[in-house]
Amino acid sequence: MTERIEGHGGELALAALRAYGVREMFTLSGGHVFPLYDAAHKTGFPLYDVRHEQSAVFAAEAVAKLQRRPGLAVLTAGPGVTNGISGLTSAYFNASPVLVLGGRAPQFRWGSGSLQEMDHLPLVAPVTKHAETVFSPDDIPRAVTAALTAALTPHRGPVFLDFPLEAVFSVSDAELPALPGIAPVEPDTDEVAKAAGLVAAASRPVIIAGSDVYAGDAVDALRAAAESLQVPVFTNGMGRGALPPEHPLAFAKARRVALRGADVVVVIGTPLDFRLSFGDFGDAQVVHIVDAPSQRAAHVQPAAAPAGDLRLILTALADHPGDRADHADWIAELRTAEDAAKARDAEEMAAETDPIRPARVYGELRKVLARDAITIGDGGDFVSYAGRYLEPAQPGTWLDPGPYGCLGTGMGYAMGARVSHPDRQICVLMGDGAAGFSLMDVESLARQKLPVVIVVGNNGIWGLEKHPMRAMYGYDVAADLQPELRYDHVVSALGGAGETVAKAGDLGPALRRAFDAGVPYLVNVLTDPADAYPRSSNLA
Ligand SMILES: Cc1ncc(C[n+]2csc(CCOP(=O)(O)OP(=O)(O)O)c2C)c(N)n1
Ligand SMILES: [Mg+2]
Repeated sequence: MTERIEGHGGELALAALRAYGVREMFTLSGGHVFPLYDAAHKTGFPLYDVRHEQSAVFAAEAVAKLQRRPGLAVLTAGPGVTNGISGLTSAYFNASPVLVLGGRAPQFRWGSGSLQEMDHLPLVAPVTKHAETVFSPDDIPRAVTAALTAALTPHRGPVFLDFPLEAVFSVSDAELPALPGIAPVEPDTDEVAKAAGLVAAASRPVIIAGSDVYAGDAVDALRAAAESLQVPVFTNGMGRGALPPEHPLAFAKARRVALRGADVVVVIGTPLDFRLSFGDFGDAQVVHIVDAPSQRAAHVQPAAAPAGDLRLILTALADHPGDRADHADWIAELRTAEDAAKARDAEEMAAETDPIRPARVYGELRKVLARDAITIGDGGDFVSYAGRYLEPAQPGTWLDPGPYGCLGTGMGYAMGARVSHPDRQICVLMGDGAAGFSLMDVESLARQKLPVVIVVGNNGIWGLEKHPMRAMYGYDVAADLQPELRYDHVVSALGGAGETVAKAGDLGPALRRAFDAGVPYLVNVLTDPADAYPRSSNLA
């Protein structure tokens, strides 16, 4: 059923956005997009504004990732859009359904040198699934609906529309298109059966499940498949927490042992990229399960690579009719390795060192975090430690920047998380270097009453770069920051509060104060600059 609506371009856009379940916009003011604000203001549509456009796009991405619905950022023409490009690119790498609406200089005098006149499309086209200029107001609802359909169709991703000034300011009437359903992509049943057969027959299979399992609402199907075939499960990205840590098939620490010993590695809903040694697992056969044929790796020849709706594929795996090899010894072997690693971690997380080492920060944090807390990583080594020591207990509670690895997501992701979950703990784990990209947006959080906790691992260096550079060259440049800087004072100045912690014993009370504060609160932990996260590849 279609409906006719009347209004200016902003109103027409908002009507289509609402119909698609968009519930708020993130923006930074610019005259080119005033009609979108007017439409929001007149209808009580929530609008959150920020101090740098990258935060608006990251906030929209956090909404998209956490809530599995479109996130919206509205950016003004020219520099507003260009400032949002790292956010768009991150969303592209993360398959996040983000819509960026851009203002655009007037079309009727295009080429005469209007303020902020530039054609955004060639810049955004490579990092979006769909990018289009909408020249006429009556075309806006169609364009918004088409863009959101593209964003939500697996393999998901960001989309971009811009509206020339006269298109968004003019009044028109237009048809609000009926919402197209997004049909699940049917996988090839032979390929699915082949994958199921390989896993069932394997002696030492391993599953690694990533973000698309959560995005595709396939968490229950993953669990059913793992239980039915008795396969140990590791996770990354938004897949973390898919199995609760206490589940007998949930593993995190024994990954190296698992991948060294596995005969079949099943990678689900995540690319075979640098995080997974580019899909090279020695002699093991690789099964790559992806949500769309475009996601099959070109650099690896998997033994099977079913592509399609992950829920359908994983349910088919769970229902595999054939025999299953017994994996009990393999699971027990991994459990022994996992338990040993956990015991080592527990010691590190309790260690009383001076200066504080990052492990202890996470040891204390684990005591105050609720099971449904949202934790956000933005930084180098400090965040690698977070990945190692924090164990998300539920899916959809851990936000990292993803394979694009862009620093600066912190305050934007925090805003999107707070808006998504007004009653949960939101905790950003931030390197002191990373803090520089977005800390000004504490002002936006404080002003708009969006409290979050920020824990800074303050080692006074760009640690993830300094240590590798020293290892490579014997010296380092451009890797130092001011030591012991009072990032907590920055947050206090911006309307929040905070404190600096130098002794391990003071961490717990400081964290409890932070979660009780009711305003953005930064715990500035002075950590050991000599501490380097052990990694095999040091380039980032
Ligand atoms: C936008 C951006 N610029 C630069 C980098 C390269 N980079 C990756 S980690 C890192 C160091 C981060 O330092 P900090 O946030 O202080 O964390 P630490 O490693 O010290 O714990 C840098 C500069 C990046 N990933 N993204
Ligand atoms: Mg640092």
